[in-house]
Amino acid sequence: MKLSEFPRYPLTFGPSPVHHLRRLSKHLGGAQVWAKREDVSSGLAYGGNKMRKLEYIVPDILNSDADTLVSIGGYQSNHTRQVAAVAAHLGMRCRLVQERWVPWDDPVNDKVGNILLSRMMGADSRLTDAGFDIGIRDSWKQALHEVEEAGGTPYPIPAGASEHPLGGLGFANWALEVAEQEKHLGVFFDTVVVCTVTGSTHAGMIAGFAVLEELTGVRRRVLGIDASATIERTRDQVTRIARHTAGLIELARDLRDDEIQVLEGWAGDLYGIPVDSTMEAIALGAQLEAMITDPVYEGKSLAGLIDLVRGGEIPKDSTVLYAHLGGQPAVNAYHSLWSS
Ligand code: 5PA
Repeated sequence: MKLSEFPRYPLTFGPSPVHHLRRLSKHLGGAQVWAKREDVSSGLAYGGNKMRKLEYIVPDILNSDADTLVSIGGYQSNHTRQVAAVAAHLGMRCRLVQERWVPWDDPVNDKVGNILLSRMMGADSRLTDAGFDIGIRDSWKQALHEVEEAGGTPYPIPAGASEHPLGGLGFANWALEVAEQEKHLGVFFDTVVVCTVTGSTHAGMIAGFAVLEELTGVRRRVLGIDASATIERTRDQVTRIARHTAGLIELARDLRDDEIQVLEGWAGDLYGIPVDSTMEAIALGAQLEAMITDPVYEGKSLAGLIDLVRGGEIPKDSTVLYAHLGGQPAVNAYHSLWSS
């Protein structure tokens, strides 16, 4: 089936805005850097990258007889906040498993930011002690079971909506949207930089840009910056979901290895814990562009972009597109990083 034939339920205002980061580009003295902003493209609880994924999953939810969305993430998961938002929007219940993905002992870590918003929207958000893992978890299966026992009908959405069979479609469509926006703006983005953890954001882009390449013959690089600090698992997941999504949207060839690039070097030792390069990137984005990035995801991918531009791996004559995937509510749980 062609991508345009898959049903899509709008959760965003339309194409996400694209703009030039002039001061950051000048500061780095290399490639021209632009951003495409998933963080400001939906009116549902501050939005973010899961909105696009969920746009292709909601039709399946509405076709089921489910009354409760069930999902999983860390205490400060952006994904679970977006699932809670979609449940509220659709008039459904929401049960969230919030695991202790990050050993971050701030006393408000399980109270402010994303988890606060989820609770405000009526989600039944319960904490468990399990650590970070992008795979399918027992606690999640348990939650599904509990919803059934209480007489509800659950609709399961795995971590980051990535392992959902339709999870890659939203960002395959992102790629086609970029091509349209390029025509209007008169630019060509030869390189895209994106944060990757559970994988379907990056994987969807890979599949979408591969379809575009078949249509236009134009190649570009889609660089995933790992923020999981469990790179092999993320790389496997990106590869698997990219191939699956490419199959769904009828890419008439296999993906080449050079199309699947998950880069390491900016995640630090642990998911969710910022390192010096993260903090520098957050400061540059905020102070040069008033573009807010978080210590878990976007600060790490922005750090990758900055180093690749500074080091010339993204050359001076490049125009690079930074995919801003959201995540700002989590900064509240990291307030101590900026306390004087
Ligand atoms: C997340 C994910 P993928 O999981 O699709 O690779 O996206 C990575 C990513 N940026 C990048 C932001 C702001 C994100 O929220 N967040 C998860 C969450 O639970 O919030 C799925 C991990």
